[in-house]
Amino acid sequence: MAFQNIIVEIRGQVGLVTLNRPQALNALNEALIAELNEALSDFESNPGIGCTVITGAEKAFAAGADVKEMAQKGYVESYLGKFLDGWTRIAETRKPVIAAVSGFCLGGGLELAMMCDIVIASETARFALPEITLGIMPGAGGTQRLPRFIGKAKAMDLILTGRMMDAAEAERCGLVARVVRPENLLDEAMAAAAKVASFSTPIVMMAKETVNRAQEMSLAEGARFERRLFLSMFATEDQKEGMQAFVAKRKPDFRNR
Ligand code: DAK
Repeated sequence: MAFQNIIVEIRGQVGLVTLNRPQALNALNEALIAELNEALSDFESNPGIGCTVITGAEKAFAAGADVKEMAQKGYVESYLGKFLDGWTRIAETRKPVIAAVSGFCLGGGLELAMMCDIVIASETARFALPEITLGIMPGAGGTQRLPRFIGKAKAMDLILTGRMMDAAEAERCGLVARVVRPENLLDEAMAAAAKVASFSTPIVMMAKETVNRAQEMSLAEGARFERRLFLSMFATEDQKEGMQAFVAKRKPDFRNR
């Protein structure tokens, strides 16, 4: 399918999606979300791809969901329609996704970034959940994910005031994994993604799944889940290969088996 709102590339073992509605600061309309879902599903089913990067433009990763599209929506239409569906699918991606964020990362843009597994930010990145200024609150997981990233105190501050946070503050409070110089953003994100993709895909997927369980389970349940998946790894060829390669002092050749 030809995409209108995103640019999709494959570079080595990494899938790259560039959000591409510059005229609207990459506001996330329904068409864009549908295209993003399709691209992520394609990458998910492509055995040659081990990791995805989602990026935007220098001025904006994404300035939120498309307010112009949302403005006239009614309750029943939204309830009966597919308003929520596409966003949920993104959070269910099983292979790792890295967000490379420059400029405005607001509202649904920040919610999208928080659905990714690693957020790498340019020094120019600005984060906010400004929904409150529009007479709504975050609706794509923001009220739930932000406190898990940065704690209740700061999440309340951001959600109730709608204020913007710069990249340094975002790194300090654990919203982003790394802050890099603007000119290095995509290279750093692609290098991190290539590194992830060089490992055994099923093992990487299990590691992602297990870390995500930490958000949802008690420590004891999570540790039991970890133990079960950890032990299952000893049934894979890649575990044998990884450890034999270490002993033989050579590079492992993971086959995703
Ligand atoms: N939606 C639509 N258009 C937008 C937009 C947005 N979120 N953000 C910017 N634009 C458009 C502007 O309208 C403008 O278009 P024209 O007027 O040229 O036609 C163009 O992008 C350039 O923007 P500005 O002229 O405003 O640029 P500035 O540099 O002056 O300001 C800004 C940049 C980012 C500070 C400003 O554009 C701004 O405040 N934008 C809105 C930010 C915002 O409020 N974002 C939160 C939106 S609410 C859900 C899923 C998601 C959501 C909810 C539910 N479900 C699954 C149920 C999410 C909700 C939201 O994100």
